[in-house]
Amino acid sequence: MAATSDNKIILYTNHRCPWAHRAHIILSELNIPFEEVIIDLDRPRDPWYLEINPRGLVPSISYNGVILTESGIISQFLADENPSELLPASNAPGGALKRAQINFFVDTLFSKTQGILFKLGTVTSEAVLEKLSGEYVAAVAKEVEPLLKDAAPFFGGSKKLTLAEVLSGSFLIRILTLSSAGVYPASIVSGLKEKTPNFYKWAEAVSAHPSVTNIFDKDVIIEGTKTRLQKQRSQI
Ligand SMILES: N[C@@H](CCC(=O)N[C@@H](CS)C(=O)NCC(=O)O)C(=O)O
Repeated sequence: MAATSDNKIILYTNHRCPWAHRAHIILSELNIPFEEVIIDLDRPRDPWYLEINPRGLVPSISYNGVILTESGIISQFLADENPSELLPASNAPGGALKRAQINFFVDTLFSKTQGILFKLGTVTSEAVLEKLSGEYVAAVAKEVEPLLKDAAPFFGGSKKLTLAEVLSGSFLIRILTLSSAGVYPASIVSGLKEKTPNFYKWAEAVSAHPSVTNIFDKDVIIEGTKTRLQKQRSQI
């Protein structure tokens, strides 16, 4: 079913959150109107929000009054509910295979590479930061680079974003921005450029896409990440 204004969507979000950013990317890409409610993550969640999402996390959506949580599930649901080039239906010719390939790609990106970056807040020594940077680039080279051989510019040769980019774009734009700004080791971006040309080209194309840049405030993300890393590191 195409998106119609009959479906009432409320997105509970915070623009600093990469998981919530996924929901913004897919809503923008599908051109679906929605109401936005910003959740302040700097203070405890209000009881009304805990009734919506007992985990207290963003994003959540209300879809005609039904609540869905977890960014991956929300994105998959919106893609299934609104057939588009983002994701073929499983019963379309080649659809099940393409869905499996996208699933494998996203699973690989998050299970084999992204966790290394989450460790950046747990170390202070320059040498260990450089080691993590090297580990990250090596993991991208081994696990992800081969899966992007035919990206043109998006996953599987697609000219438009796919669900693979919806689920990874908010993280890619942060990696490139934060590494270029020196908040993450600068060797991440130089290493990716040198050792993973398919990934780098793809990540640049995704990070420049209007559905991805839409709510991304570079200065806020740089300052917010600096503060978060300092706080995490002060607790070591
Ligand atoms: N697995 C969740 C992760 C969402 C998440 O961690 N959101 C963070 C903000 S980036 C949050 O709401 N944190 C609130 C808190 O921990 O108090 C998803 O994919 O939706």
